[in-house]
Amino acid sequence: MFKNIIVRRPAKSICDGITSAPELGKPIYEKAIQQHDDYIAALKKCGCEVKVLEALEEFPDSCFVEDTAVLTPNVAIISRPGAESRRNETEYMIPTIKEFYPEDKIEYIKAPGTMEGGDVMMVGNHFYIGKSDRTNEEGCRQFIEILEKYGHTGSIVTLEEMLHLKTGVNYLENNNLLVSGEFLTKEEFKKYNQYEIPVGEDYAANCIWVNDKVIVPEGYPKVKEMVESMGYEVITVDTSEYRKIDGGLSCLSLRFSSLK
Ligand code: CIR
Repeated sequence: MFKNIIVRRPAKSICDGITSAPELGKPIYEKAIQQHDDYIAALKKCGCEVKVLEALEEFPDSCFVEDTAVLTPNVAIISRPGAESRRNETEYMIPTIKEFYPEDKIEYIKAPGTMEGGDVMMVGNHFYIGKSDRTNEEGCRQFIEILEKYGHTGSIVTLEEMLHLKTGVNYLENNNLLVSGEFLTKEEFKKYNQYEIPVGEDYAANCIWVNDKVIVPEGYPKVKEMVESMGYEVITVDTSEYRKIDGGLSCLSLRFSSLK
C-alpha cells in the first residue's frame, strides 16, 4: 500500500518539454493544469496523502517527478537523469525527499551513471531496471548495488525501442502485468499473468496501481475493460497534454510510504 504521493505542478514551459512526437502538437498549459487537478483528485480517492510541489519554469519536464527518484520501502534513491535538460531537477526534489526519508536512508546515483525512475518497475522486493537511452549500464550497476545493500534485488532489462521501461510494461500487483511491444517477448516477464495491450492503445500500457485501484488514461476503452476484468476498480484520468511530450500516468508522481 502507498501512503504518500509527491507531484509537481506543470510549468508554463511544459510546451517546450522533450518529445518524440511533435506531430501531436504542444501541450496546452491550461488543459495540463486541469488534468493535473484531476490526477491529484484520483490519487486522493485511492487514500493517499498528496504533497504538491510548485512548478519549476526552468525545467519544462519537471512535472514528471517519477524520473527524479525511486522510493522503496527501505531506501530513497535519487536518480541522475540521462536527459541533460532534466539533470538538475533532482536538486529541487532532494529537500522534499528528506521530509519523508532519514538522511541515512537516502542514496544517490553518481556520474558517470545515469538513471531515470521511469525505467524502474517494482515487483514486491524486486526491481526491474531498463537499460535505455536515459539509463546507462553504470546507472543500472549502481542502482542494483544500492538495492542489495538495503535488502532488495534488481535485474536489468535492455530496451531497444521505448523511452522508458514503464512506457511499455507495468505491474498491477497480484501477479498481473500489462505488457506491450518489445516487452512481449522478454523471458523474465513470462512468469506473470500477461495482459497484452491491444493494438492502437499502446499509450495505455502506462497505468498505475494505487492501493487496489488502478488509474487508466482516459480514451482507451479496451485497456479499461481489460483492467476491470482483472477485478480492479478503475479510475480514468485524461492525460492528453502529457502524452504530447511522452508523459504518462506513472511519470507524474512518486508513490511510496514515508519512513519518517
Ligand atoms: C522526457 O522526455 O523526459 C519527458 N518529456 C517525458 C518523461 C516521461 N517520464 C516517464 O516515463 N517516467
